[in-house]
Amino acid sequence: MRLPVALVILASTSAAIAGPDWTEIPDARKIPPAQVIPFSPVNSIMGELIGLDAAGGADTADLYVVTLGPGGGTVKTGSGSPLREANFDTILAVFNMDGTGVVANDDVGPGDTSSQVTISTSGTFLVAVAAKGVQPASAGGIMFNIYSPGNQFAQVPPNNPAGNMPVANWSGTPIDPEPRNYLAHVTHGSPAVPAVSEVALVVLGAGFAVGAFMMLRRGLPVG
Ligand SMILES: [Ca+2]
Ligand SMILES: [Ca+2]
Ligand SMILES: [Ca+2]
Repeated sequence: MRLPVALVILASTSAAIAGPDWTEIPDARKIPPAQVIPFSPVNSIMGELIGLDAAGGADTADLYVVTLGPGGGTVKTGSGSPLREANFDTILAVFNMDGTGVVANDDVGPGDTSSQVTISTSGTFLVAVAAKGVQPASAGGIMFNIYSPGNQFAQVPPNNPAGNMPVANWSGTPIDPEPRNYLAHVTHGSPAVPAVSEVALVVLGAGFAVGAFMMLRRGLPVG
């Protein structure tokens, strides 16, 4: 079939743009002002949640300024990184530049405790890599219900009104001990839209066939 092939080619040509890599200049603060990554697009962010945070207290979160171009992008921790500690369970949280919430995630899915957040618009955002067990809070309280039942694998929107106020601190304690090293991958542009598969077209075709049969059947004497 020519149509699916054309769509696959289209998806491939709009694939992600890779950029250079950034290593945390210890330590990225856990509340603004965030560590600025002085180039765009950034392809990966390598850092650690160890010892003390530059903003005070334990280093339980690192906040970075990340710029995403047209179509936004996806940030994902862990997978495929030899630096990721096997026992280090991450969360990711994204904020607008004014510190208000955008989206947060605990686990990618069952059996994968790394994290993934997708932002669908271009812009400059604050991206936090944090240790599971802690979570961002504003003056209004907890900003995302990432630890609520049913939300473990969800990309969670901000709570209203707490999530719509600037991040001011992190509450909780990491469930995993140090060392906590991470590598976050940044993919730019819209996620590849799955091409209309041949299976879908076959199902669609079958649907038309059944419909046509039923219409034909209605026009015929029953029995
Ligand atoms: Ca750090
Ligand atoms: Ca930090
Ligand atoms: Ca997690």
